[in-house]
Amino acid sequence: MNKQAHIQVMDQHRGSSEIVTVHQMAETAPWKLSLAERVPEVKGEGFDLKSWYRHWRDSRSTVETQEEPTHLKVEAVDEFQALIPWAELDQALILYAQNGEPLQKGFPIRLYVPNGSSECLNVKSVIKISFLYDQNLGNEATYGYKNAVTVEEMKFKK
Ligand SMILES: Nc1nc2c(c(=O)[nH]1)N[C@H]1C(S)=C(S)[C@@H](COP(=O)(O)O)O[C@H]1N2
Ligand SMILES: [Mo]
Repeated sequence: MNKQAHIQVMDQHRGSSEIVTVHQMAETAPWKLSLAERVPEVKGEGFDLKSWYRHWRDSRSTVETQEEPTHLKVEAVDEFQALIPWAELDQALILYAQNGEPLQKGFPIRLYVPNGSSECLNVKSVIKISFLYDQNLGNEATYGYKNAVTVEEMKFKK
């Protein structure tokens, strides 16, 4: 498997998108912590998502803004994805290494959402992160495979 440790980061508000490495993300994270501080059963090195976002935004903008996204969208290498309201992410963190090594499971990075509405939001192998600004996306987190068709829909398509 080709292990490209790159993640696309998109900010809808500024209309910008860029590619960062896991190393760059971790290096610039203002608040690093052990995963176990928030997810007791998981060992590894992580960083707090919201403080990383604020630092990333402020380092790329000349305009000072306090505006926060309404949602986070994460997309994984296997097309699993999650859309999560910002308010649900106060404890969210990114797992990026274990014992100083790249992740064996969940590479390149994994999102964890402690106190979130579902464990299914702990998306593995995240390769795209989008910060969205759209109240219409609602207050409920959603997750699943991109373009997944339900069994009912399949029947109709035959
Ligand atoms: N990339 C990816 N992440 C994923 C999933 C998936 O299918 N693909 N499944 C989710 C679901 S539904 C659950 S319950 C948890 C399971 O995490 P675990 O493998 O650590 O038990 O991962 C979540 N993250
Ligand atoms: Mo799940």
